[in-house]
Amino acid sequence: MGEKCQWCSLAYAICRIGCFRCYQTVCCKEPSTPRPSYSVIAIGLSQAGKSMLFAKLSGDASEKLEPTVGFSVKAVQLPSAILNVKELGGGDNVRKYWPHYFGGAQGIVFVVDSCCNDDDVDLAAAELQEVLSHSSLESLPLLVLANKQDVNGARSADELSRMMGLDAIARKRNWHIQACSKDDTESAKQGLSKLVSFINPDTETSEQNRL
Ligand SMILES: Nc1nc2c(ncn2[C@@H]2O[C@H](COP(=O)(O)OP(=O)(O)O)[C@@H](O)[C@H]2O)c(=O)[nH]1
Ligand SMILES: [Mg+2]
Repeated sequence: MGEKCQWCSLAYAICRIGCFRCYQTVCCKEPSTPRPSYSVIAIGLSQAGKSMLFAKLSGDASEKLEPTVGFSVKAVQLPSAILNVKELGGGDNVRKYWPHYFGGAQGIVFVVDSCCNDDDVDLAAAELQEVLSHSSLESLPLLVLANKQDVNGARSADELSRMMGLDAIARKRNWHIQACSKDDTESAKQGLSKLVSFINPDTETSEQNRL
């Protein structure tokens, strides 16, 4: 009888330890280590969808969209980093001022409207080429977002890449093109995570595991 009781007590103790461990795992998670933050610029022709995309990515989707005057900064939370995205207005009269805002950038996001006309694709490619030749952006990694994929007839990322000649324009730097839309922010986040892995290669493995 005494031996039986001993076994009961042992089983009870094991149960209690198990329950305590579960409670610890579920309720008392270790505070997560702080994520590094990086600064990137987001550019592209006017109407490419930059403000909409970054408003959604940063959780400010309720914000009324106004044409971006000067620049606007949004924080985008990614699994292993926080991206401080400085969006620069893309109008014809303001693109010449872009270089004033390049300082401190660690990466470049270039947003393209995937369903604009061929002339605008050419113009976007020319602007991108010009930007990439700027000394303060030399060798910084590049993410091209092929936005507005929800629109009928939108070009695929591969097609845009070919049309813009990205292989040639972005040679000698890490780059990636990602299809996305305002309603497919997960894809945009995957692209941004790829950019983070270019900025800090140490995050590459963890980012890839999470995607
Ligand atoms: N269909 C569609 N429209 C979009 C998308 N992203 C933005 N827009 C629209 O495109 C227009 C320009 O967007 P905006 O974010 O202001 O472009 P920005 O000038 O690059 O900042 C607005 O009317 C948006 O509602 C998208 O992914 N799909
Ligand atoms: Mg804007």
